[in-house]
Amino acid sequence: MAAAADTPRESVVEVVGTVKKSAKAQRGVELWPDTFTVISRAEQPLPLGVVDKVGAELDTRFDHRPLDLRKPEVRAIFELRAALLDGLRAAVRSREFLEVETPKLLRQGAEGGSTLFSVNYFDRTAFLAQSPQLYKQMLIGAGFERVFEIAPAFRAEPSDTVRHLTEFTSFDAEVGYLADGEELRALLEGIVHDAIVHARDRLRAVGHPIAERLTEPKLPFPRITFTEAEQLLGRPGAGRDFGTEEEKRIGEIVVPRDGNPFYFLTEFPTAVKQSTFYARRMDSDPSRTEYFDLALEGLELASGGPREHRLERLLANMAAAGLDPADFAGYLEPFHFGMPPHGGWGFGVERLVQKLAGVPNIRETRLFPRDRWRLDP
Ligand code: AMO
Repeated sequence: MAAAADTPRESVVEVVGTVKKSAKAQRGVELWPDTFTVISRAEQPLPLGVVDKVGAELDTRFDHRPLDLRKPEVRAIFELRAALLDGLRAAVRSREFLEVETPKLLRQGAEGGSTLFSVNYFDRTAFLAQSPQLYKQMLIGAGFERVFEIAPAFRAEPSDTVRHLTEFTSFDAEVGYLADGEELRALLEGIVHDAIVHARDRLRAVGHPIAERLTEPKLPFPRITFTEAEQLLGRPGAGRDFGTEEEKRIGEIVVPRDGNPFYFLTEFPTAVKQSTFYARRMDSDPSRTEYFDLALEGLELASGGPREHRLERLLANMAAAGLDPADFAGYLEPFHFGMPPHGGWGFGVERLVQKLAGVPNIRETRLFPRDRWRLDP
């Protein structure tokens, strides 16, 4: 079959023939062809080897992403991702959360001005949503008791790190008639547990090798207060947020100590959450909030907590954050007309996939990643 020998790698071909048992063949069968037709001939040379063992630089791989995605080990990341997303949805649905979709073109941001992307919106400026924050709270005010959303979020992250993207998928949840932060943590750890078990079982059922990377998380996840974490770092009372290196260091200390790769950091100080105006300050100690992070081996996966549902205090928090309530009239309206205590979290899907797939760079967990430098393909 001379035509086959002349056909370059990666071409799409149609072969009609007979399948015969063979002791020599890797899969135990061979195809004896009668006809061989080239349907789409691959140009040579390939910009990126698909079956070669030699790895290409990340940039080259992303420049030629469709070819890169043909590699089974690259595709496996997306099979894992899909199984995890399926698991997250199943876990929240079984807890009676309603799936919602909120606008991504906004007049106001919620997570601070520095990471907002602006868009020309006819004769005005609009912003790409950094988070569904304001809308998920408004939906609680609208009478939905439990909502969730899995949708794109946009952050103008100028820094080049292996844990930040400019476009990521945020898994957000909001719970009405909330008792306290502990109720949220218990929900979140249960959901993470169930989603991973769901993904593992589903991938195992189809014999996917990546299933073996997934182990059942041990519940409950340890809770470590911000103050305790500061002591572990040897900087007690510094009262500023943890940097990337400090986050990693906390993981290096508490993961072996507590025997669990997952853990919560709780009671973030108000000073750290000043711009997070919607985070509820503790009634017993207003210098602390009830806010928490969920981390996996030194990487923040999620942050959340109870919200301030009392209008006067919310307005005071906005004033302290330098925000003008007039810019947030739509958000504030339900707070005037009966708002239950509520709270929720935002969870970065790529960060979970990054950790569970064991890839060093978060960009590898998106089909077509976006960062400061990349808008193509
Ligand atoms: P926060 O800003 O901490 O909280 O974001 C929540 C989670 O989203 C993920 N994340 C990112 N992932 C990749 N690239 C980025 N640039 C990026 N930025 C954030 C992280 C992070 O833990 N409104 C609040 C949530 C809430 O209170 O409900 C918020 O957005 O995994």
